[in-house]
Amino acid sequence: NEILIATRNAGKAKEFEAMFAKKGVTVKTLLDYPEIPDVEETGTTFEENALLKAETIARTFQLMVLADDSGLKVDALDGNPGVYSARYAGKMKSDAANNAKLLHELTDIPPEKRTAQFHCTLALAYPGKKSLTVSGEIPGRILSIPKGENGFGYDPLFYIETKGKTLAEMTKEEKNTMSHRAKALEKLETAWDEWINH
Ligand code: ITT
Ligand code: NA
Repeated sequence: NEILIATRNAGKAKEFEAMFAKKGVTVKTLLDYPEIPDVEETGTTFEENALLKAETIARTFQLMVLADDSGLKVDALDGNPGVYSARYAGKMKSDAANNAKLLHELTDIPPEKRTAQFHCTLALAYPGKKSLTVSGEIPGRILSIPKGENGFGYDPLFYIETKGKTLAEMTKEEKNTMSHRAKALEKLETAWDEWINH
């Protein structure tokens, strides 16, 4: 009962480990396999990139693989950084630099116009099987000053109106009940049995 998550993002890896632990599924990630090369994300949609990551590694290593392509869609920036969220401030993929760039781009935008969605697409692949994809999204607002120490990536800037706090002010348990990733994973669970048996 093992699944390889095709990610080198330590923040994502921790969330998947917590989410799958509850089901008794052992999770490996690419952080456990330094020898597996990165898959170049050449797609223009979350779905294309998630499929690219999952299918390339499933085919090469003959394993069941789950990939996550996610990012932030900011309304005032026409949906950017979107699929480019990881490389927003450059290919070193620095959370601090990405957050600084986002704040800079939104300097003149007032609070009520800083609406955004966090998006997550998951792709599940197995050699010789048609892949399964599911997505989850949550609405929020981009703050002008980061708040909270938990989570990773854009979490300190993503304010959830209904909770009155950012994703980085939530415990990982709380984030994992309501995040874009949690919503996608719920849909994956629903579709899982049907997919495995066909
Ligand atoms: P892998 O491709 O190895 O999985 P990555 O970090 O490159 O790692 P993506 O291409 O999917 O992953 O980029 C996602 C970006 O969105 C990246 O900058 C993340 O920090 C950010 N992100 C995704 N989910 C997030 C979350 O739950 N909280 C905060 N930031 C998140
Ligand atoms: Na990506």
